[in-house]
Amino acid sequence: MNDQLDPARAAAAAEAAPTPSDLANALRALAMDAVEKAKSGHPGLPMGAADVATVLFTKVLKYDAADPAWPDRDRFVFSAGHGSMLLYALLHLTGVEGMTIEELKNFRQLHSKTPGHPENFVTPGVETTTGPLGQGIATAVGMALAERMLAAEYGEEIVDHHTFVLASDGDLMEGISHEAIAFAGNLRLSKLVVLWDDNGISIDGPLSLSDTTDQRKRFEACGWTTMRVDGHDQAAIARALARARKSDRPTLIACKTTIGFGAPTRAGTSKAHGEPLGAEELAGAKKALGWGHAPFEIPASIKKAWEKAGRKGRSARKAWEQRFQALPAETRAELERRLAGIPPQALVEAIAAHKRALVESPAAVATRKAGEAVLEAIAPAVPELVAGSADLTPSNNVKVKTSVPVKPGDFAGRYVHYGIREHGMAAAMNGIALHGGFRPAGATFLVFTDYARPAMRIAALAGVPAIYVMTHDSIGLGEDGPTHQPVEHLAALRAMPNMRVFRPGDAVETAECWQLALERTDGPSVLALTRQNLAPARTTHSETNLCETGAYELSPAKGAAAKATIFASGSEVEIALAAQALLAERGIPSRVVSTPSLDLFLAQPEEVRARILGDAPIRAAIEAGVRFGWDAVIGSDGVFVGMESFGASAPYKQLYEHFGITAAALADKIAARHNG
Ligand SMILES: Cc1ncc(C[n+]2csc(CCOP(=O)(O)OP(=O)(O)O)c2C)c(N)n1
Repeated sequence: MNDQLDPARAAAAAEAAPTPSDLANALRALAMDAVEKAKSGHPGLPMGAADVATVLFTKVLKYDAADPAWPDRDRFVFSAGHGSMLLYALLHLTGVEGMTIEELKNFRQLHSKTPGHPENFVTPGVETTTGPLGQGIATAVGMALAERMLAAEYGEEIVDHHTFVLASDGDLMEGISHEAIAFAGNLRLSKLVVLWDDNGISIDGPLSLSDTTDQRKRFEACGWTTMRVDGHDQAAIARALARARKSDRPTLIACKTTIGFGAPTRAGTSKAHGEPLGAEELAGAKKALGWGHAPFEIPASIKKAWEKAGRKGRSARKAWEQRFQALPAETRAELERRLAGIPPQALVEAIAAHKRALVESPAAVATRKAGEAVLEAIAPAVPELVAGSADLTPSNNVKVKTSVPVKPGDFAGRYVHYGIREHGMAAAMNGIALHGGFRPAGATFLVFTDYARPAMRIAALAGVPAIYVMTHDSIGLGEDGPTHQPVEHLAALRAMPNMRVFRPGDAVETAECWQLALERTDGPSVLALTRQNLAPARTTHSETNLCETGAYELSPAKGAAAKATIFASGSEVEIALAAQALLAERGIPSRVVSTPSLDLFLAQPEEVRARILGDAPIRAAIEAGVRFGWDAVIGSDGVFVGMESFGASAPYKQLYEHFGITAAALADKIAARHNG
């Protein structure tokens, strides 16, 4: 490197013709300056990985800064989100609209386009929200899979791009990385390339404190090609990337770097990781790098060279646009719709027809089974649906008869066997959705949302419309016992902003909730479905989707004004109806409000909520889960029947008796309140 250069000479040289090192140093300087100004942030990674990023953006990435979201671009996933300033510097220097130098000066400030960690919904050119380590690499796997699936459908003339990841030691230490790399290796996602910023340093100090994994061997064991390069030798990095692009497997490039490269005392130490360098160290670093410019100042020749890199993919984009325009009109319109994430017109009629058929021949059915029937009915109308399961295919009922699994190297199928990798599945689903062209629906048992939750949270935060089909949704699963019986999960999921939780009470509601989940474009949905059969609650056809307000009056009070309103979700709807009958026998009129989505109900306008809440003096709720959250409807003095402990292992009917989740118990409680 040019660490001996006199700043004045370096500046003059940079004006003449910037070297690759000058380009990398511009990234370093901007990261140092922005972190310094913000008085917080992570300079070490941008300084260490600047050469790797420079090679990727100037020589390899199919990228056009004028349209950083064009469909056939290479994806660059910045997994080590804490080093966000490197990404912001790249977006600024290459000329992404809106990524001004002012934005860099506002790093980490309110309403800036440069938040602490990259957020795809804030910053143009950011592919996915990262920061929780491991999420980015696992999301990228989903993107790489989506690329292959879309290419299998539309051909490589239209879909043919790579997915590159910058990952840190922390990304690779996180357990999710293992799920992700094993999944990608098995499927032979050969257009996935992970650049590992192998600096041997994390927050606590040298990695040897906590990890001695041979990462190359680990990746190789998972079916990857691996290479090792000096992460400050740009020519070597370029050669490795060229080789990676030819591999028939996903590739890991271990880039040996120095964290805080250039910082006189902090380089190579954890002190460079996550705090401003301070004036003296910063000045020393700039001197060592031969960077003689004022804070945030980039010499015109260097900016120009970066802008040229930003145009590198323009001709590829223009050529792609021509090929895209040359597609038959119908094909093009359909792909446009899918890339825009717009639900198909045909969905509404498919759901309506299915609902009519259900009402015509009512049957007691588990909602997981009802869900399968919905998928059978809508599959032709929703070609973008990619269902899958974390190795519970026979239990989750999300595989329709005609669907074919995706297999290693064969991406024509639309069913994904994710393996026993709930977290990896949820992250891959984020990638599939963010890539565009597909709607992922992944399944496991509701209790295992705990295993998937960090990626589900990213979906909620980043507005990813993933659908989680979570079966075995309560003690109603029976004999598998408390390890498998969710108790607090509905409440926990409802607590997550922008997560929609549906718990339909019969086959018709299952169809309606599926429709609402598929029509969501700005966030994820959980469908909590039963293992046990449920009696039909909806016996007459309604063209309207009654679940769309989250709750609705299913069974009005008969004869007189209701003395009680009973709110119930899922499998407890039929118990609520039975309790209503018992109360009627005792001369206490009541109404039942089915509540397939408590959170959607609470999000309704005041007047809608008031109408559905009604004015009966007693409010009660029944759900085979904890009370947490229900007080928003029934009040802290409301009557609640549900779970107060973990479940138990027994046939499910005995469990409902044992835990007092019965019509008699509910009717008794309401009657006691009424009479008392
Ligand atoms: C899931 C998760 N756990 C913890 C953190 C906090 N954290 C941020 S960076 C980091 C580790 C830093 O080490 P490394 O990944 O090697 O990055 P580098 O030091 O090279 O910047 C940690 C623990 C996080 N962002 N995500």
